[in-house]
Amino acid sequence: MKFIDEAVLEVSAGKGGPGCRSFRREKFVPLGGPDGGNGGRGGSVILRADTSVQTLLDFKFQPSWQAGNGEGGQGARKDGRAGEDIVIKLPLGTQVLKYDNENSAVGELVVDLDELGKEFTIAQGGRGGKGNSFFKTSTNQAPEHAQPGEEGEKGVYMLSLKLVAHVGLVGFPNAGKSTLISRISAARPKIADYPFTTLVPNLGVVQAKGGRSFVVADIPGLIPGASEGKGLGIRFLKHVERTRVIAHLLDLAHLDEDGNEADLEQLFDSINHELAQFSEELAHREQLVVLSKADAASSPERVNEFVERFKARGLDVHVISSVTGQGIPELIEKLATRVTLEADNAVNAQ
Ligand SMILES: Nc1nc2c(ncn2[C@@H]2O[C@H](COP(=O)(O)OP(=O)(O)OP(=O)(O)O)[C@@H](O)[C@H]2O)c(=O)[nH]1
Ligand SMILES: [Mg+2]
Repeated sequence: MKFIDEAVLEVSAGKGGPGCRSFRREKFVPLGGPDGGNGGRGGSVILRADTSVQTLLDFKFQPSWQAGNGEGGQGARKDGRAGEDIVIKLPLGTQVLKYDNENSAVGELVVDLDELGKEFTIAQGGRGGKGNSFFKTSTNQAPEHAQPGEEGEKGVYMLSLKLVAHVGLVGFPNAGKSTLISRISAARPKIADYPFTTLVPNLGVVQAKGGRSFVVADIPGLIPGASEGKGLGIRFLKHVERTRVIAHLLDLAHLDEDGNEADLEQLFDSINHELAQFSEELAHREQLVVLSKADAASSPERVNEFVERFKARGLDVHVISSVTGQGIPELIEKLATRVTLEADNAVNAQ
């Protein structure tokens, strides 16, 4: 399925039904009073974060959504039926922003659907009009007046999906990010021996010991200059913005443009520079350095050299191989601890 993370949404709630103007006409009841019923309320448009949708693709085909109108009131004090609400299912992590259609300008955040099941009424249905029976008073026994129904709310919004995950996998193309997520979760993204295999983000749920689980996001690879549009750019970084920890993958078998073994510390810094271009906040997110493809490293000395160099900078370093499984259980354990520790801290801070 095509992954789309931005779309325009146009909503209109239903109009309230008109109130009825009517007088009781019955045999043997000469001066029947007013008996016009109220109009039904218009249906509302409700948004809900739901697991059954992963992308905003549907909104490319159907940007416009309309709830039902309320029915008119009737004689004999019969109220009109309310219009039907509609519930629009959106992927978890969808942010709804104001949108100026004519100037293609995105405005303030209206709601962030950052929890499953979270609901928000984006357009309230119009109130039904009161029928003339409502206006009967001691001084006005026969009101002629009945109200029209109110218009429903309308609006144009920009939907922007920002995935919700605990851990973000970041790194140069081909570093082994997708291979890692497929090794530690049920996610099965495409894996291949060329850069930019991953074109859209993938999510995977990782089960750790003790019944703990966390969500990992694998995103397209980053290269130096990505913030200026090189490669696939940096727009996908929005999908790791909400993560608590970034696992920064560096391929131990990575060769530079001249075919020599790359200086992974330099590469690490240049990728972090791109993160900083995206947002200062993301650049300061906690990172775990993950040296990948240990099985393909030219020598154990090379592995140790980088472990020591990153450690000397006070960074947490892990050596893994998604092929042999080396270091994988330890990495899962470390990530699970980080993620749950963070959650505990958040609870304690309240
Ligand atoms: N030897 C070895 N090869 C690996 C390992 N992990 C991944 N690979 C290989 O490296 C290549 C790239 O792997 P991917 O997982 O597609 O890399 P990626 O980081 O997702 O790449 P992009 O999606 O292009 O950013 C594939 O040919 C994998 O089979 C590993 O631990 N050892
Ligand atoms: Mg990939």
